[in-house]
Amino acid sequence: MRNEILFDGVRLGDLDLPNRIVMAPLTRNRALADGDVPHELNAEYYAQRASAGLIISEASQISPEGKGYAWTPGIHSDEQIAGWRKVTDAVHEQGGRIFIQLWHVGRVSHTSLQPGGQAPVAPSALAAETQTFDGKSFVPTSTPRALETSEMNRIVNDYRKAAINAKEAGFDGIELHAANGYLLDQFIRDSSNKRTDAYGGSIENRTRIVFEILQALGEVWPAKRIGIRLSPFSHANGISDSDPMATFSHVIEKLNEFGLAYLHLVEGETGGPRELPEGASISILRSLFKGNYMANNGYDQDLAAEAITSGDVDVVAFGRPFIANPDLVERFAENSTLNELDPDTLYGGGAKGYTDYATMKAVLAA
Ligand code: 8OZ
Repeated sequence: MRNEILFDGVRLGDLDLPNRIVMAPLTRNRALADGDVPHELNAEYYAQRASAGLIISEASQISPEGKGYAWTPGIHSDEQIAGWRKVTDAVHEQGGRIFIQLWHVGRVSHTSLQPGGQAPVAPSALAAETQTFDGKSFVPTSTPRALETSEMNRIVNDYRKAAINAKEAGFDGIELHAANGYLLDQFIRDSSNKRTDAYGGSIENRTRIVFEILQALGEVWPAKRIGIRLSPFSHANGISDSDPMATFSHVIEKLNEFGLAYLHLVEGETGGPRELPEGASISILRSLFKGNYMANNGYDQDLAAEAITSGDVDVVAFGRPFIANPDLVERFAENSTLNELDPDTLYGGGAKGYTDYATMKAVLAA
């Protein structure tokens, strides 16, 4: 029996989604190497997945400095805007909806990926204990330099410009990436933020940048077309916090002032176990938010249906299942088996493991 509730239409912000199955943001490193530009192959990939209730694009750097990996797309140049336009047109032609995820990696980068070979920027000059991919191999991330207080306005403006570009590129909305140990998460957490200015110290100070950015984004897009992703209990990219419940309770309560389309949480370790440490609770954090909630991390069809039935979850973002199943929505609807994901083709490369996963229809016709 299929899980009917997944196919109940839902209003997210001011968008009507035909189902509650969202395609999660997924880094695939397949932009054109020259200029980090999205192209036809990416348009084909997203269009294949347009039956999702909503697609969240892969994380896309808001500025050259915001880049942390080879071949990830940007949303800061005219060529990138034109490339993304191909993607949004292709998705819309198939009847879909797509938000772009706005990304600044902060310290999760390498000098070889930075403009002029400079050090990456971060709240504090502390290296992330993680690796990145520089186009040839995995390398330890470079020690960043701490952003000057006087640079914070520029960072906010880079997000603002990216939001304007996203509009020009034809997206239906934007998701602010504040998860997984990247720049905004580095500000939020006390292990990576040792600042003594207005952007460090207290929880209020550490989270200030997030709200300044949301304010700027809200001057470009209606709040109902803006979502935010957080990963309160994740340690992705070497991130940690001494009291994530207190930190993220503050963030989420304050988000209520913005009237956003949704709150999107990575529940547990990013791409890993859903189990939480003692004292941690996703349901408490969720209950603090007075708007729509997008759940993510390790969901299958049944777990998603159960979560939505409970009333706490409005939509569920699926990552890996959407990589291997362009027609995930149809497969869920028919309760059909799913394709296996090929881990060797996740990051980088061409059509193989990207646009060549078979639909159920193609399999039945063969
Ligand atoms: C996998 C590989 C590189 C980046 C994230 C943007 O974790 C990412 C990412 C995932 O949010």
